[in-house]
Amino acid sequence: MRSDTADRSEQLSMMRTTVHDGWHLSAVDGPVPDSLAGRLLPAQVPGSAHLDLMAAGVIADPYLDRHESDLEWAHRVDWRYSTTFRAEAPRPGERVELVFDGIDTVGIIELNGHVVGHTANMHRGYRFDVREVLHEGRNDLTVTLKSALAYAEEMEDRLGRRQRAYPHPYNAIRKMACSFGWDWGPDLQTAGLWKPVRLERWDTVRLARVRPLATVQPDGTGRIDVHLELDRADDRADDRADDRAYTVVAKVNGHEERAAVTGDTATITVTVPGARLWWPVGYGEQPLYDLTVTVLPGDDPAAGPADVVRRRVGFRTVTVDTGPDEIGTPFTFVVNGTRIFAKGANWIPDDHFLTRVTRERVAHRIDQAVNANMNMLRVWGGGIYESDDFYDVCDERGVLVWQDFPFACAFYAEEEPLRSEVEAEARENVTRLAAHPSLVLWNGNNENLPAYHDWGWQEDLRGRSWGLGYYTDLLPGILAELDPTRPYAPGSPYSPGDLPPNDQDHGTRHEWDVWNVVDYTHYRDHVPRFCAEFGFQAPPTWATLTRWIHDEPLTPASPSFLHHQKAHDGNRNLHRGLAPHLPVPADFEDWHWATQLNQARAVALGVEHFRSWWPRTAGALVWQLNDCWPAVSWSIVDSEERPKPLYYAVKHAFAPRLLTVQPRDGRPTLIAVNDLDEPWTAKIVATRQTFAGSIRAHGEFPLTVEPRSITRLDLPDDLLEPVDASSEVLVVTTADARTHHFFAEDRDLAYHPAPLSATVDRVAGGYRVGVQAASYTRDIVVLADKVAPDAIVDDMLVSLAAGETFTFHVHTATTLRRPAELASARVLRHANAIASRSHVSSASGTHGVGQTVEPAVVRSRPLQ
Ligand code: BMA
Repeated sequence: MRSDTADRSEQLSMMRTTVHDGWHLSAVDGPVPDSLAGRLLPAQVPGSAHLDLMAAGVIADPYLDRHESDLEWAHRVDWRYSTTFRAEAPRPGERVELVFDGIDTVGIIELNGHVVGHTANMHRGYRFDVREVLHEGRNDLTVTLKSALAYAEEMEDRLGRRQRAYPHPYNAIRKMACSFGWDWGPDLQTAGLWKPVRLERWDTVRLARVRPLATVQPDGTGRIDVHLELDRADDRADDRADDRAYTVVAKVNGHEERAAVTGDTATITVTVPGARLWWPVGYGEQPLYDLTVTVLPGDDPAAGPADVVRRRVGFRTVTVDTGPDEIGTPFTFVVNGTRIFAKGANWIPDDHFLTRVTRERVAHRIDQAVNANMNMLRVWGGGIYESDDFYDVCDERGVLVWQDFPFACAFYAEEEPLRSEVEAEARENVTRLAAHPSLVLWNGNNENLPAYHDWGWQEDLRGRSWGLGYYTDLLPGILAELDPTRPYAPGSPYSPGDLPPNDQDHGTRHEWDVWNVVDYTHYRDHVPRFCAEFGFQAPPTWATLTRWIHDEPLTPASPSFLHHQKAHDGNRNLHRGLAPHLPVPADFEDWHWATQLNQARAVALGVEHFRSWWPRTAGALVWQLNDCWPAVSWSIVDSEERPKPLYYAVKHAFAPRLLTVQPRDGRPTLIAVNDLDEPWTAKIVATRQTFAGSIRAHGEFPLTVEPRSITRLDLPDDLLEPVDASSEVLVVTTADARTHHFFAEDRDLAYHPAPLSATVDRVAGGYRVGVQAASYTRDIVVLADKVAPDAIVDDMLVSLAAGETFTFHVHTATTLRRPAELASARVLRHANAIASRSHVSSASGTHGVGQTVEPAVVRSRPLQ
């Protein structure tokens, strides 16, 4: 047991000591294997039972091959965490509380043999009064965690079965939904003390809740309303109410206000004249201000503070413009009065085992998003209310966060005990996250509204509740009371009134026909007001794939590979999506590259289409930024933090200045998108040229695009009418942007199959791969992780016209024995080679290398 030094140095009368040492884990009930029965294993707190079992060598890493399926027994086991700690007996009048910031999930907490509390919600913290049971000297603490699955099943029996997208009743328990498996994640039902545990001792008063709401007044003055709740020590110790006035001091950057608080609640307002505004990345800086709230213990001015709470705040305004217009209902974020095109991605838990997600890991992922020119992340509702680390980093980087309440792809009972749990968790998390300027939207749920309206699930309801009251009443009511400074959306997707929730002209939309049903060019069939989800699958990078999957031979249909493909019809959709564009290769490494390329092409086409419709379309959030285990998935970055080729495609498509060719009025039209505050004036040079380099048509035009706007340019016919569609390309460039337009699909293009010459040089920090194109070369990549697992390349998916050169920088700490491998055909790849290669099948559906996949999980999708 350790004292928190920060608190000590301030000589708070509040004593907080963590209880993270000496923990053990045992399996106490259920189908416990012999290897575990009767054993007491060392345990980590914060932590998770599976991680302890792995550390003790009792189970193999469940991410490896098919080990996940060996662990089904663990769904039905009851676990016990136990430790001992030393403490002094409570002094008269002292409060002693055992505080758990997070318990996963169904817990019975006992101290010295006395039950001090029960828990059933992973999304909450718990505080138990242990005055009566704390001993002088040794204390025995146990937390018994009942099988979450058994509890959820029992709850479902009690409340009535409700539809959900996956087999287990994740909707009958307040636990991260994807713990029970998802179409990109394993079914490993975690159990553990997943956040810090501590003992708190205090004897006058503590700051029970601090909720700072920052706003900006019309004259630019920053204003923080610090709403606070006090907990008084002798409130409950005897019947005498403590009616003393406590002094509470709120300080922001030298501006200080104090109040004498007699009741339990108070609001202290601090103003900061001339406060600097917090802006999203790409719009300005992210000044953050330290807020300190202190409660003084009483009359003795020499006594240290009784309790202190620190937050960082930022000053900005945020609204979502949903005022009806001539098209329908927009969904445009407005920050500090500036309308924003939201460029971003959906965020899932960054590791299925949440306690491994360090601040460093989170920061790296968010930096990757920022480097890919994103300004928004949506924290998806099948995961968690994200961590303080996540929000701190988003505050610092200027990443806007849209946070779903944790409800996803299911109907939820609105009866007890769920209702009170939902209310408690919402109140706690709205309070916890209130200070963060990055948080710009609360959203009621993920896809539960289309599940009701479009998925044919209503019939089974037979009049039972399904969660609507949470989204239209309970949650907005809590926000109106606790945080009226932020917009709220009832769901994603959402359209107002009686409209179908996924209506393209109103509110937010999820675009899933692409991937599930139709080719990716059909992204262009809809012009949504805000596309909150769209995506396409591909396998992870080679280094990640081959670290976790060891099939011999490794193919798209080999057992472990398929085990990591959780999507319903996943491989079939990969092949159906690939076939119209590129041949489906027979060789696995070629297949791996082709499917990654196709993912990149699909998503980039979606992003460019959505951006080309600004301001009618005001956001594009790719599904999904990250992975929680090594998976074939929609992710941009894989579970080992390696960027897939898609990462570079998204980075290009989200670039502040974008040239893109889009169909308008039946012909290819150049659209220039300027997402900067300065006008974009440039000279456009456009050529229609053969792959071999002969210029067939040439044009130069002036370009002017107003700040944060788009401009449309109609190109002359001679640039758009090829003599031979199979061997010509339109290349349009300015000094800082470039686009390429083709007159046929890759599979019908007569590319030169081996157009590159390359050199590899050792340079500080890695290698330089210089390439020169003898003929047009499309989508060149250096898959350097195949050679050195730590290698990161600065760019990929670069296309070169005949005669052009490019240099890739490969950052690696590895000294390669054969640097030339970086320029070998399996590493230095491009579309030309794949398009020119023979293929085994062009049909959709079953196929030589990947059979129709038995889905591990099944979900319904709205089909439109
Ligand atoms: C989206 C998400 C997830 C799912 C993904 C891919 O709708 O909300 O439920 O993982 O689709 O199918």
